[in-house]
Amino acid sequence: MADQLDRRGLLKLGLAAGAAAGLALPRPAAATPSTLPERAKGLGRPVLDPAYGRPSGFEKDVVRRTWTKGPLEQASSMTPLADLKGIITPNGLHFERHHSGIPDLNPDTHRLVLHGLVRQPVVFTLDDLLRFPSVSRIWVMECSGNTNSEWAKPTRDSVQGTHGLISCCEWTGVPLSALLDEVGLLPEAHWVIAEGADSSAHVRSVPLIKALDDAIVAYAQNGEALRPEQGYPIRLFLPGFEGNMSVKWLRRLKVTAEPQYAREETAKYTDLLPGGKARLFSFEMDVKSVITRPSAGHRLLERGPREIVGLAWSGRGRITAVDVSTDGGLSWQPARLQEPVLSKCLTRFTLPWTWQGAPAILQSRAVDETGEVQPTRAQLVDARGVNSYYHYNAVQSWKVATGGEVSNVHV
Ligand SMILES: Nc1nc2c(c(=O)[nH]1)N[C@H]1C(S)=C(S)[C@@H](COP(=O)(O)O)O[C@H]1N2
Ligand SMILES: [Mo]
Repeated sequence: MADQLDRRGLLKLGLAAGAAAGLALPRPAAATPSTLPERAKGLGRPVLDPAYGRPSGFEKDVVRRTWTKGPLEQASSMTPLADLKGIITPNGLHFERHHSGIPDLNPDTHRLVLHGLVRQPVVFTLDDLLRFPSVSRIWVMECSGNTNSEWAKPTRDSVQGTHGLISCCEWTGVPLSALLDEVGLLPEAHWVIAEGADSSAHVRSVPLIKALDDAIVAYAQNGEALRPEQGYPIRLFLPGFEGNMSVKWLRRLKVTAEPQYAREETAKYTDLLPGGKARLFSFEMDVKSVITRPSAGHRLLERGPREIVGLAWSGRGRITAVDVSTDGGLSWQPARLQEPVLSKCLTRFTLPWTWQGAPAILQSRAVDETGEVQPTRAQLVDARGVNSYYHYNAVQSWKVATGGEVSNVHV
């Protein structure tokens, strides 16, 4: 009786044997288990080998990669988006962007100075920061240079190369508002200047309104201490803002009345518009999405049903919808959003698709809770011209050829 009920439940979900026939999988005559490899018959490796775990050797190609030319101390490395599942980026695969390499900081001697337009300046040790009430949030971080290769031509041959300057972790730290509360703000305070301890003396001006909203001084990612590449022992984390502002190896926060107009917010990280004016302080990352499977570099080996999967995000809040097109934008279908759907976080979307062997152009288009719709390439270029380097968020197109090869195209 219980069996029957279970079977009926399964049938309703479309998971029973009959329903699986839809995938047209090869069916052997008898269900024989595969033979064990010789090495699996003896003892396996013992515990603590290694004491800090790492992926199976068979996953050796799932690694960060760089497309940067020149010295690797001022390079970026990109997350292998096509091979990741869910929304969390494992720490060892978080993208990296350093302007002058990774400093080796000792948490026992590292200090954070908070001064400027405050009643009582403070020098915090890491232990001091750990005494404050902590928060943990799953947030995405995107470098505003992500996808900049696509302004001109579809040059990169993988989603790692086009969109891999984005990662999503659970970040833990102290709300910056708690630290500002501790030192006491003076009435003229409007900005917080953040400075890193690397030799580039990376500096960005943060509006006080953001500092008091959801900014944190983070000391952990995905449950463990920050990785050196991510700013060990502490970094600023500004959810939804361009990655450049989340200053790593944070050593100083100075409260001021005016922004600093530092190199990273004047010579760089501005967007030249067609009329000759430039956008300054383009903090928020616009709504964006990309199909990660299938994507450029893949080859579809089988015709028939499969799933299109991808990622969507917005620096302004939650994703409310993602539409997917398989005909280059002529028609669109709503994708399913996988739970959880969180604010300023990656959202995974899926759509069942049957590939019959005909050429196809796959696209995704995201909408966020402010109503902002991801633009087509033509709409983005229309609004911003082609002089910009940062903040490219247009719809991405992947072409599936008759032979199943997937490539990067502009339509
Ligand atoms: N101190 C410091 N902070 C920094 C940088 C840097 O070079 N030095 N790079 C910035 C840039 S451009 C980005 S996109 C993010 C990248 O963070 P990640 O390396 O943890 O991915 O850190 C930002 N914070
Ligand atoms: Mo960046």
